[in-house]
Amino acid sequence: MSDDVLLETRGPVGVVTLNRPKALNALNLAMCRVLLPRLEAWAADPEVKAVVIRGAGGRAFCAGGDVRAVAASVVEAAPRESAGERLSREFFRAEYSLNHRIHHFGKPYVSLVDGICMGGGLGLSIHGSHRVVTERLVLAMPETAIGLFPDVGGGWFLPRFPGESGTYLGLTGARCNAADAMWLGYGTHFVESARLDAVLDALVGAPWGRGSAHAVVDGVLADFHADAGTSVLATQHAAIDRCFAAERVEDIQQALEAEGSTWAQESWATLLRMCPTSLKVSLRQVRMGRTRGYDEMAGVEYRLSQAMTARADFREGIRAVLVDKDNKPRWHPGTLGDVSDADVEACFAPLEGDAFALPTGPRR
Ligand code: QUE
Repeated sequence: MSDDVLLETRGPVGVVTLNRPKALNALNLAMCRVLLPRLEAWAADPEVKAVVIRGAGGRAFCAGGDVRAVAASVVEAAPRESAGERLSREFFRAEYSLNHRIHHFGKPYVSLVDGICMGGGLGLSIHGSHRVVTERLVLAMPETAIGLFPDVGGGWFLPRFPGESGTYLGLTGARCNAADAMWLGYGTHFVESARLDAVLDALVGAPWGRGSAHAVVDGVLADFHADAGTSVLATQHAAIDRCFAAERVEDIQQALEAEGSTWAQESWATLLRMCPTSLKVSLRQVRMGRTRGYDEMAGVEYRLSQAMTARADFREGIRAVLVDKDNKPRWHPGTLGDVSDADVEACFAPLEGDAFALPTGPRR
C-alpha cells in the first residue's frame, strides 16, 4: 500500500493524514481508492466515534486533485478508450464517490485545514461536519485558471455561500483567509495552527459516552475556538452582490467596469486571464446548483469533468500553471464572445454509456 495517505485509529477517532507534502498533498487516484473503503469501514464500526483528516508537511491541507496526472495521461492519448480517457474517468469517479461518502457520513468528520486548501481539498473537507481553520489557511476554487470548473460539489456549495460570494470565488479563484472562511461558513472553528495537535488529543480523550458524538465534538472544538479577525471578503460583500448577480459572464464584466473600485478593476483583470469556456460553464453550473440538491449536482459535475478534461484548454491550463509555470495560457476560444451557448450546452450533455449515478441520500 502506498504511503500517500496514512490511516490509523487513535482510540475512538479514525485519523487520516494526507501525505504527499512535496505535491502539497494533492489527491491522486490511489489515495481515493484507499480512503473510500476505510471511510466505509469507519462509518460502520461502532467503536469509531469520529474521523479527523489533516495534511502532512506543514504547508498544505490539500492543493486539489492530481490534475497534472490526468492531463499527462491525456497527452499520451491515442484515440478512443485511451489511457487518458480512462484515468480521467476513473479519477473523477473515485474523487466524487469519496466526496459523496463524506457528504453522507453521519458521524462527526473533522477537517484540520492548516495551510493551502484548494479545489479537491474543499471536496475532502466541506462535505464533513466540522472544519477547523487556522491563521495559515489559503482557501480557493481556482479551476477556471486551468480550463476546468469548480467541481467536488462547487455547483452545490458555492451558491450556498452568502449572496454572490460563491459566484465570485468560483469564477475568479480569489483566495480566502481564515476570517473570510469563517464569514463564508466554510470554517466552523478558528484555532491557532500550533494548537492543532492538542485539538486531536482532546478529541481522542473526549467523554464519548456523554451525549451525541456531534455534541461531544462541538464541545471540544468550542474550548479551542478563537476569533479569526475581520474578513476583507465581508467588507466587499455588497459590491460582490452588485457585480456577480448577472446571468451572463459578459454582464458580470460590465458590472465590474461600472463599479470602478480597485477591487472591481482587479477582479475584472482576473476574469480576463481565466479560460473563457470555463467561465461560461462555471456560471451556468453555479446557477443550476441554486435549485438542485448535492447528489444531482455531483452527476452534472461528473459529465462536466469528462467534457472539460477532453478539451485542449485543460492541457493548456495545466501547462501554463503547473508545468511551465509561465502563467500565460492561450485559450481557444480566446474570448467570451467566441464561446457560444451551444458550446456551453454541449459540456452538460449526458455521456453516452457513462452516467454516474450515486446513491441519493436525504437532501441537504
Ligand atoms: C487550479 C487547480 C489546481 C491547481 C492550480 C490551479 C489543482 C491542483 C493544483 C496542484 C498544486 C500543487 C501541486 C499539485 C497540484 O493546482 O486542482 O500536484 O503540487 O491540484 O490554478 O484546480
